Amino acid sequence: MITNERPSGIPPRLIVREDQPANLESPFEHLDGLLTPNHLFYVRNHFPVPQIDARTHKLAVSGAVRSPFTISCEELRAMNSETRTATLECAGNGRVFLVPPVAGVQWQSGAVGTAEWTGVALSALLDRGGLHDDACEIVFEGADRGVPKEDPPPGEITYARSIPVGKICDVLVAYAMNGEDLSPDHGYPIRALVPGHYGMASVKWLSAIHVTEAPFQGYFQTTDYSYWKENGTGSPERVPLSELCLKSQISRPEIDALIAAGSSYTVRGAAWSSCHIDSVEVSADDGNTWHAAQFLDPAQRGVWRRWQFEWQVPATPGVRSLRSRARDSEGNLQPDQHDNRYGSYVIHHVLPVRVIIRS
Ligand SMILES: Nc1nc2c(c(=O)[nH]1)N[C@H]1C(S)=C(S)[C@@H](COP(=O)(O)O)O[C@H]1N2
Ligand SMILES: [Mo]
Repeated sequence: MITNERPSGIPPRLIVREDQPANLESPFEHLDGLLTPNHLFYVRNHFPVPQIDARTHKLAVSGAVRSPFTISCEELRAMNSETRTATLECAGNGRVFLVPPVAGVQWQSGAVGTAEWTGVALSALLDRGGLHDDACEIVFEGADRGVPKEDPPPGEITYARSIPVGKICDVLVAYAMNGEDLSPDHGYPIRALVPGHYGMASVKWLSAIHVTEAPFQGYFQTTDYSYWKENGTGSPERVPLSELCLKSQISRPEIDALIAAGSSYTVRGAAWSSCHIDSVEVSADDGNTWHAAQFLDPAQRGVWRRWQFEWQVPATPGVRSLRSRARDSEGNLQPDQHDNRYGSYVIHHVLPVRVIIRS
């Protein structure tokens, strides 16, 4: 069969999109199991990786709590642990496909992955401090610092993001990923893990949790990872990005793959959202007709489902486009176009994959 797919035997590895700080993309065409192996999990760093000694590192919990406290990594590990599967996607995943081009790390389809995260439930940790009644948000602060490249603030800042108190319940303070200690790139020794949210919420190298009585106004909450929301009053509001938007991606074939005319070809991919994925359909005729794909994984909230579709390739050579579109349990259908309000983020529209059919 004619194909230009990678010869098997060459082990897949991360693709370097930026060297310093490391921004590494997962080779999405190698999507295989439900869980992304740690060495192939994308890395999104804004600043250099901080050097942390887990034996001395402490997490401080302060702000609108009755009793502020600090906790060591050892003490955290002695608490009840929970393990949750979650898909993490960078809000800039797919940015390279935007027309016209936009600034930022030029991710293709691999700034996404799924892992099993182990740690302590945030709610259990906050119970130790006792939230004040007027607690509004939980700010996670990382130990990394620097000056952001775009729209730089006046000096160095740390990486910090918040979630509303209403979102506490699914969050973990995680120390392990797929059964191994977090690696330095993924937040060693501890990170926040906010299932169902874009990756920016899952703060790595967690050093402090601060409970606020008003919405947090930090750089990565308001300048970056946020958008202008029209509210019909003529004074749009700056709103932080939060939950994952419904998306499906094709992992096989790759763009411009050569495929044998008249053959049967297995199209593969994955679909995810902040809720459950209900269906995925595939079109090979510019979106005129759609055919149901089969799932390889069960529906789990905030976890991708791999899918496949057996394509009867036309007998006539030529150029074709494959598309996939997903629906979720909240009745959303993947859109055809990028929503420009989100600028260079939330790129979740249907992306055609061009292929070449050869006899
Ligand atoms: N402290 C800190 N946490 C961070 C970041 C960062 O630069 N610093 N990047 C965020 C972004 S934008 C994403 S998409 C995820 C990526 O997590 P990963 O590198 O483990 O895949 O981490 C988030 N947490
Ligand atoms: Mo991200």
